[in-house]
Amino acid sequence: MALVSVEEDGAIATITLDHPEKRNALSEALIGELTRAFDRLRERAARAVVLRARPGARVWSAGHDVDELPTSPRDPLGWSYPLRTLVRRLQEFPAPVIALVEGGVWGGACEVVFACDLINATPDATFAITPARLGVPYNVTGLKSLVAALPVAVVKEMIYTARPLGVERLYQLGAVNHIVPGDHITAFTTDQARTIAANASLTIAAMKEALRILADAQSLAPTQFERLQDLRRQVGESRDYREGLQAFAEKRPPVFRGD
Ligand code: LCV
Repeated sequence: MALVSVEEDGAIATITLDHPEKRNALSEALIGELTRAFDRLRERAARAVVLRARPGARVWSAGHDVDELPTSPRDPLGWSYPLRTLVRRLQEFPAPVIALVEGGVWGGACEVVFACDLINATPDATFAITPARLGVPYNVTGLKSLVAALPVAVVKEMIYTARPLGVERLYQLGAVNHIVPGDHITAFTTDQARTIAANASLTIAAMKEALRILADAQSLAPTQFERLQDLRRQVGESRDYREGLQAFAEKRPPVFRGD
């Protein structure tokens, strides 16, 4: 069963997350289909890609497939893991990717949306950053993409509370490009994609990569990097992380003890 569907209309493509039974959880299988779709669209020189869930979705994506989060001391969000690979694929895709967001965006799915170039969302859209809900040692590039998109006080609120934030708040902060009613957002986004596809693709590709290089241009002393990694190792090896996963599996609130 395909977990993702792809429609092409000339130089524009629409990729739809299509696993509503599991709320489009970002499983290795779904991410695999997504990355292959982007690779194919790169070969076909697509000039704009819309990434969405089924029209009217209550949940855009429930984030990382929690059932696939490793419980061993392995880093659950390692550089070569599917979700990180997908985020880089989006950032490195030579044409603009427009996230068309309806419903709830959870956890790692927020990073996927923020890795897109533009975000159009319906008024019901919400965004939740959830590592503290599961006891997960969040990854450094994920944190960096959040503070690049939002004021650090808002990132702290989202991480510490793990509560969904309404799209209006993110729009006011400039993290979301447009809020568009559900009955118009597809036409609105298609029009945007057509405008982009009619512009100079080489210029757009070069500017997209230049903006990424400039955004990444941040020095980090090796000792700082090692401290960041050690902080994550401590969390990843904690009982709280295992409790977070266990509680999710048992569909009960987690009881975190701080160790
Ligand atoms: C596996 C799922 C999931 C799911 N994985 O429907 O950012 S980090 O660090 O936290 C990162 C590690 C991360 O992204 O972690 C995941 C963060 N995501 C969440 O915490 C959201 C978890 N899901 C939910 O809270 C609910 O499913 C929402 C509110 C998204 C939708 O609620 P709703 O009542 O509509 P269900 O909860 O009944 O989910 C339907 C089915 O999808 C599974 C869930 O276990 C259920 O499976 P069964 O039908 O087999 O019971 N599911 C949902 N999310 N992230 N599986």
